[in-house]
Amino acid sequence: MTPRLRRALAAALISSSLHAVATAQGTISPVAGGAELRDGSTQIRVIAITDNILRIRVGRGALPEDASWAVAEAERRRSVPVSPTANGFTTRSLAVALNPQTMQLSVSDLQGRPIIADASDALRFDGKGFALRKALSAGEHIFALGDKTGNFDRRGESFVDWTTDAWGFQRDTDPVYKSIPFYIASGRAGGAYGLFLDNSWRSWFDFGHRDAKTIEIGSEGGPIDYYIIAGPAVRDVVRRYSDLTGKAPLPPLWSLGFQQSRYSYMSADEVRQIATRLRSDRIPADVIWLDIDYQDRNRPFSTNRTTYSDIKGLVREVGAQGIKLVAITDLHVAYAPDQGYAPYDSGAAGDHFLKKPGGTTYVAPVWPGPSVFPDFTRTASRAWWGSLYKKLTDDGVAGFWNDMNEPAIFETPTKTMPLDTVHRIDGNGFAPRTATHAEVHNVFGMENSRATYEGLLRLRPNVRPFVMTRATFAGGQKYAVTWTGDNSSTWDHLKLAVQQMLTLGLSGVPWSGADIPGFIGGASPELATRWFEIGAFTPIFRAHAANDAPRAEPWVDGPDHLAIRRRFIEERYRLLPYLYAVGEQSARTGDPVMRPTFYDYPQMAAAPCNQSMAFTVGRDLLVAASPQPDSARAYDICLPANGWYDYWTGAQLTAQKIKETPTLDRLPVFVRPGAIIAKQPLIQSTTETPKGALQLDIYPGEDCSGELFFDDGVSISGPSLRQAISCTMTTRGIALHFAARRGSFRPWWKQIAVTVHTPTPITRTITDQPRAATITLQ
Ligand code: NBV
Repeated sequence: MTPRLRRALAAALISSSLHAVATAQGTISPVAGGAELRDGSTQIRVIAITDNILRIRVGRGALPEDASWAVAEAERRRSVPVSPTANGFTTRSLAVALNPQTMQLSVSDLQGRPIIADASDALRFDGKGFALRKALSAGEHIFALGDKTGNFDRRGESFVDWTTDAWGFQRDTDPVYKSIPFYIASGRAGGAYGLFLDNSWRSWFDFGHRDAKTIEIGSEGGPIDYYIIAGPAVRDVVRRYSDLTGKAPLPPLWSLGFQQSRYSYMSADEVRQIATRLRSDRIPADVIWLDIDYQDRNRPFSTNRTTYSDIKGLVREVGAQGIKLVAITDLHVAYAPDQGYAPYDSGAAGDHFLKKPGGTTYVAPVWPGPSVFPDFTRTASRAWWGSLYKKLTDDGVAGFWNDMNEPAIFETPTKTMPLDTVHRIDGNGFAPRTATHAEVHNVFGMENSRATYEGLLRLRPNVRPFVMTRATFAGGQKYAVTWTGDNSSTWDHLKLAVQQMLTLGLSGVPWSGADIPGFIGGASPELATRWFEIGAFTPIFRAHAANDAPRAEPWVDGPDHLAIRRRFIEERYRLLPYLYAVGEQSARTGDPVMRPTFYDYPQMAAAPCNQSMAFTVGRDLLVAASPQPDSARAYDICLPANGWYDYWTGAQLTAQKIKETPTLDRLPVFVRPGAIIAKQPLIQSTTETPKGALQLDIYPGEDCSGELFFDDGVSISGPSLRQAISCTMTTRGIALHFAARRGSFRPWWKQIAVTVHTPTPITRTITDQPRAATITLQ
C-alpha cells in the first residue's frame, strides 16, 4: 500500500467511526482529514493538509470551487489523518476547535497554548464579499504581506491588496506593486502562525488598526479559502508557506553577479561603451539591461533598427567581455493591425487578447500607444506568449524583464484596465469560464511572468530561465525574481528597500532587489555609495535609474566613490560560492536569502538595538548598517551571541553589543561563530573561471559547519557538487572534516586555501578533498 493510500484509508476509517455532534445552532461533523461545521447554509470545512497546515474553506450553500492560482492541486488536496474530538480534531501538532454557537475557530498546540483564535463576529458576509475577524493579542507582531511599505511590524496598520503601478511610492503608499495575501503573526504562547488568504480579488488586511484587539481580513469577492500555517518558529511558517505555494528555483549563477541598468541605454553603442567602461574600470559585472528604448516605438519583441540593428552581434560583442543582456518585454502588445507586427498578428489570429464585455478587443494606451493585452490566465494564451521569446533567445539574450504587469494603463484614473474586462480562465482547478478583471487583476502579473518562464523553459528545456517581474501574487516566486519598482533616491528609500526585501523574503520571495541608488530623483554621491555597499549583500544586485535621473553607474561620482563601490562589488564576487549555496538551500527549504536577524536567531526579536537596517544573508553573515544611514552618529549593533567575528578583519568579538561609528567606506558585517564560508578568487564576471584555490574561512565555534554547492550555473539538470564540511577543536588543533563529495561536477580548484580565524590565524593551502577526510591544522 502506498503511504498516500494508507493515509487516505486511515482518515476514512476515523471519519466513519464518528457521528455528527448536533448543537443548539451549528453541527460539527468529522470529515476525512478534518471537520466541518454547518449552520443553515453556511459551511466551514477545516482540513489538515499536514500536521501543521490547515486549509479552511467556507461556503454558502456549497464550498467554493477547489481551484487556486497559488497552490498546486497536489498540495491543496493533501490531508493527514486526524483524531476527532468533541468540538473538532487534533493533528500530531495542533488542536482545532470549532464553536457551533458562535461559528468560531480556534487553534492551539497540543499543550493547549493558543496559536490563533477567531474574534467575535468571526465571519461576516457582505454581498459577494466577506470579512473574517481574528483576535490580535497583546504582544503579537505581524510580518510579511509581500512588498508592502509602512512599518516592518505591521501591527496597528491596515493594507489593501490590489496590484498597482506605484511610481514614486513612499513609505505610506498602499497598495503597491504586489499582492501577497499572507502574513505571519508571532508572539503568542503557541508560537508563530501564518495566514494565507487564497483569494485573488481585491482584499484587505487590518492588523489592529480599526480595533486594537482584532485582525480583520476581507475581500470584495471570491472564495473564503485560507490556510493557517503553524510554526512554532517564524522559520517553520515561512518554510511551510513555501511548501504550499512553491519554492523559488535557484537562478542562474550569472544573475547573482552585479547588473547594470538604465532607463534606457539608448543604443547598442552606448551598451558597448558601458561594457567597456565596466571592464576598463575593473568593475566586476555580469549583466547590462535593455530597457524599453531598444525597441521599435516601444513595441515588445521588436528592435529599433537604427539604434539596435543587430542584437545578436551585440550579444556576441559584450559576451566576449563576460557580459550578458537582459531585455525588457512588456506585456502590452501594440495595437497594430495590418502593419506586419508579428506579436499583434499572431495574437489576434490566435484570439489571445482580452476583450470588453461586448466581445470587442480591449484597446488602451500604454508605451506603444494603443495596445492590446494577452489573456495570461488562459493556458493557450500563455503558451502563445512564451513562443514570442524565440527570436530574442536565439539571438542570445540571456534573461527577460516583465514590467508594467499590474497591469499599468495610461490615461485612466484607475491606472489599470476596467474591472469588467473579460478574461477566460482555465487550469489550476478552475472549470473553463470567463472571469472579470476584478477577479484576475491581482494574479495577472504573476501569470505574465509564468507565461514568460514557461515559454523560456519550452524554448531551452535545460536552461534555468531568468525572469524579473514587477507585479506578482503568492506563489510567483516559482517563476520570477522581482524588484521593488520605482523607488526614489532618498535615505528613507534605502531603508525602505532593506525592509521590502526582508518582508518579501518572509512572503516566500527570496530573490528580490531594489534599484540602486533609487530610480527617481538622483542620489547624492554618499547615498549612492552607501546603497552600493548594502546592495552588494542583497539578493539581486542591480543598479538602475530613470531616464530623467542623473546617470548612476558606479563611476559617476569620481574615483574615490568608485573605489569604495568597487571594493564592495568585488566582495560580492568573492562571496559568490557562499551566496550560491545559500540560494540552493533556499530552493530546497523556502528560506529567504536575506533574512531578519530573528529568523535564525529568535532571541534577536528582543535585542536592545534598532535593527531596521540589520539582516543576515543566509544563516552565517550578519550585515548591520546604521538605522540612520544618513547620520554620522555612532549606533549600537546587537549580535545574536557573544563571540561573533568581524567579517572584514576576522577578529572574534568579545561583546554581544557593540558601538559603531559610521564612516562612508565601511559597512559592518559579522560572521557566526561556527561558520565555514566558501569564497573564491576575484573574477570580473561569472563567465571567468576563478584562478587559484577555493578559499575556506573557518570561524571556530559551536555547530561548526558549512556546505559547498557548485554546478555549471545554468543547467536545470546536470552534474552538481555538494559537500558538507565541519570542524571540531581537538587538543591537537582544529580538525576539518570533509564529508564525501556528492555529485560529479568537476570544480575549478585543485587546492583549498584554509584560513582558521583563531587569534593568530592559521592559514594553510591543502589539496582538494573530494573524499571523506579529516585534516587537522594547528
Ligand atoms: O521601462 C521603463 C521603466 C523602467 O525603467 C522601470 O524600472 C519600471 O519600474 N518602467 C517602469 C516604465 C516607466 C516608468 C516611469
